[in-house]
Amino acid sequence: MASAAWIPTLLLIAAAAAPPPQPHPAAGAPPGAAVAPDRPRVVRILESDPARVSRLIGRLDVWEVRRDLGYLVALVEPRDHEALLREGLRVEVDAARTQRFLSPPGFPCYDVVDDLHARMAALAAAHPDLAELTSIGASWSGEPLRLLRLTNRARPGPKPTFFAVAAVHAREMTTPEVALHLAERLLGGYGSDPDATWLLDHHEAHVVAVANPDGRRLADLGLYQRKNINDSNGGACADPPTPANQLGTDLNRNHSWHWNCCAGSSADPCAQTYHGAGPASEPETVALQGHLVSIFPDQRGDHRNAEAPLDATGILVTLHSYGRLVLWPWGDVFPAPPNGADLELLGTKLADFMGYTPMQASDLYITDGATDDWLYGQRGVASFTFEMGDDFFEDCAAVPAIEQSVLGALMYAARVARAPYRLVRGPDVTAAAATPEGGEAPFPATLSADASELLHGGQPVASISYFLDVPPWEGGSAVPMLPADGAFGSAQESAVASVDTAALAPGRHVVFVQATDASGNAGAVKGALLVVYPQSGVPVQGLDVLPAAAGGVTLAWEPLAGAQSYRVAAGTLGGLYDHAYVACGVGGTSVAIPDPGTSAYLLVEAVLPGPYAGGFGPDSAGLRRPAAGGACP
Ligand code: 0X9
Ligand code: ZN
Repeated sequence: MASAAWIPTLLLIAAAAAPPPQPHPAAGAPPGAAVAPDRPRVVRILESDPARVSRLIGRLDVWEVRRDLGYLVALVEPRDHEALLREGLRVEVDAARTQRFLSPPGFPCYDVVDDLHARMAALAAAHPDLAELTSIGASWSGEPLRLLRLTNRARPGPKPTFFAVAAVHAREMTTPEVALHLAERLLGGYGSDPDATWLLDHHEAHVVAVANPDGRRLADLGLYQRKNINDSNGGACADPPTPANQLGTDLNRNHSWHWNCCAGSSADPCAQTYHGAGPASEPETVALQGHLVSIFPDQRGDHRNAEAPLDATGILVTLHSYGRLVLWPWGDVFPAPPNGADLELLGTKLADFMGYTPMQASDLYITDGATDDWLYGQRGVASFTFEMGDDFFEDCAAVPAIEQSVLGALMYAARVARAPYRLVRGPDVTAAAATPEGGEAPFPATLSADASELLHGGQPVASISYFLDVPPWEGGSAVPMLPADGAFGSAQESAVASVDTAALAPGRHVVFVQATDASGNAGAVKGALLVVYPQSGVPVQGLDVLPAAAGGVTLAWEPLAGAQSYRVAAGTLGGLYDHAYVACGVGGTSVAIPDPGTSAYLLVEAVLPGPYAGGFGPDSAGLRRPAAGGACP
């Protein structure tokens, strides 16, 4: 494992990465504009031939490949630039990107690796019933590789798993932010966001926010480190590093599915796409693969052309940047994989949430040893790479919009995790809501939903149904909704249903909405919430007043269905509404009142999830609720 000897080296690199101001051309300067003669520069190399593109990726720090526009973007040293010109390639300096690289703006929005880990720990501590922080192994330097496992543990599994991994490439700075945004939205939305609620109840989400923490420590210093920091493979990489000569193994070339098979990685230990000494030679790869095989069953034969069944479970998204792309296997060969049509449809739907371009990974360029190829190849699990945004060190102002749009795609991936290849074939419910969302039963609730097949060749939506509390996969009964325009059969449909709330117990109810097409394919479920409040004024029963050993009294009562907490008020009989609260936010069903004063009565109210407070003690018959005599904070 790496020794602490690398720390002084890092400081050296950091100094090299933040040079004193240099003369450089203004942003927007014409291609080929002058650059500082001894400084690296970002260039466009006009090349679209796949084999030649692959060779350039193997020897340069290639940031972006635009096969459609016939160029790639790379960070190069002056001598590499000269060599490219000598080889007869057309090379244009990207002045704006060069300037940005040489004088990087500050990036206050990015948490450093310790803060990212602290956020993961804080989430687990704040939601002990829904989140668990574990480690799947250790990095090259011995740093634990942390995993947030999100699910409502009160509901037993097994449950389908959605897996998100970020910062496999260290310098792709938005990726852990997006992964943690998902975790925060799922946990924060439990109980109020319908999809977050049912996903945590019925599915698991696994989030590895920093898959390459050692490399990320370098990126936190402003360095463009992509790989891990394994320096044991010889090669005596440049120190300080240059764009094309850096230590480490590319963790997205190190996986053991057809490792180093297809000229999609480099054998040079200092190259940006170095594939490592052997398949899964890196501890980060061993940890990730080990965890993934422990959670996903093998659902595919070993042969390249073996198809995973339509009901194969699980889905993985590996978050990378940049390029606004959604990619799926294979990346190592050009032919489509056996589940290619369903992967393409999933990729198309995922890309639509973000306005990204979907494509099979090898249509971008050939890569071998990537995470998505390995998981699909090894287990048959639907696997995707998102190339998010427009830069590695994305402008801070752009980050919230990236988080928001990618969240939509990740939530969709989580929703289809039970059987992605099957569910993607059905119409997607794109919106579902009950109006009103809550009330004192019985109240007239109208459920409305929209469904679409536009991204699946515009097939007709044949029906939209809802399931109350018991989802389809647990045998819940489908209640058909009515087409808003009188008939189903278009690629986009809206439907309504009135839900009978009279028979519903007080509390929160989840409504699962699902649509089917004419061939009977059911699509991704979307949730709605329906909250039934207990009737106001229903008394808390069984109130007991006992003298307390320490003086004063202890009140005890029976639990009231739906109560979130209780509060106790004391008053005199002289004026019906003159009481004041003496205990607030009582979580259990008893409380000590050390000094009831001269009060003639004590009353216990239940605090209910809604606008109503009710549940008065037996001494307070006829009271509806306290007036302005005092409020609980
Ligand atoms: O080259 C890579 O590893 C990915 N691009 S990045 O800029 N994030 O480095 C693309 C990988 C494409 N291949 C597969 N998804 N298999
Ligand atoms: Zn990447």
